[in-house]
Amino acid sequence: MRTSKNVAALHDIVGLGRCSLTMVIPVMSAMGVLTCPVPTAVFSAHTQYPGFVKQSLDDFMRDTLEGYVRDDIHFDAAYSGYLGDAGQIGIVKAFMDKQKGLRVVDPVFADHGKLYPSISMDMVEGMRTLAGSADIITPNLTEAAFLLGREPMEELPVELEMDWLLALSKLGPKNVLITSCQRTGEKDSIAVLGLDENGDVFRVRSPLLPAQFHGNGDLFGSVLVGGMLNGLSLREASRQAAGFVYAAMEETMEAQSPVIEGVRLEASIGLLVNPPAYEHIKIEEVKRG
Ligand code: PXL
Repeated sequence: MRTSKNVAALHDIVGLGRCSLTMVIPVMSAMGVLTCPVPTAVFSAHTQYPGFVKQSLDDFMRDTLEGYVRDDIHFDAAYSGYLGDAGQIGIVKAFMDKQKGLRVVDPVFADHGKLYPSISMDMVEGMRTLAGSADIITPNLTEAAFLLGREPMEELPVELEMDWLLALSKLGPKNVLITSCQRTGEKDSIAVLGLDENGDVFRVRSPLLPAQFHGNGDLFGSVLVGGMLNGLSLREASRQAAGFVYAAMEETMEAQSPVIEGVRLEASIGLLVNPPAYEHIKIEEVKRG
């Protein structure tokens, strides 16, 4: 008998604009991983489109996750992202606490210094609690600031890197990845800043591309989880994820696809089946000062 690794994906599903489950499901399939989608909310469009409509699926989520817990169903990974509202935190946490596989929480609620439309501070507080049930969290730099109750910044000064990683880890997760973390003074690159369970710090550095797309965090997280389920280390899975995001962004820019629609996953997905070397994406060890 042959089985696939599987992941419970607790994310929203969105009509217009590539993000969330529209990214997670195809990425996992291309990487040979089975997705069990647990939709947290449905949206007509992601929240940068004016006039989006949303419906949270609280009752469905609660019944689904409580059912999985009652039936003692376990996944190789449980991966949460955008939640419908802060009231869902408790039920996601209860589910995560019972899971025996890898638990990854992407605290999706903000970017570029601001909370996303339709997100309130209750969600930030809830995500702080949910981080306590995770093995890995993957905030972007703005989300990291909100989680820590600090001022959001466009770039992180090198002397604060360790402090932020350790403070985030104090919320509970042994592994922390701050995604799209630009270091002050480094104008031509962007990094994933990581703390691993041994307390070692690393950066996965990519050349900076002159564009930003919604849904990139979901893409990064999905490739990360898929890579880890395929046996890659945290560093190497982060590097593959950063390499894939870079390649998909580059292709989307070349195609002059509208930025609001997100990265053209469908044009680049083959790279997940046979990943290239991504030699321009470097892992750097950071000495603890
Ligand atoms: O990619 C994160 C995300 C997920 N879901 C919705 C969003 C966003 C980011 O804007 O609007 C509805």
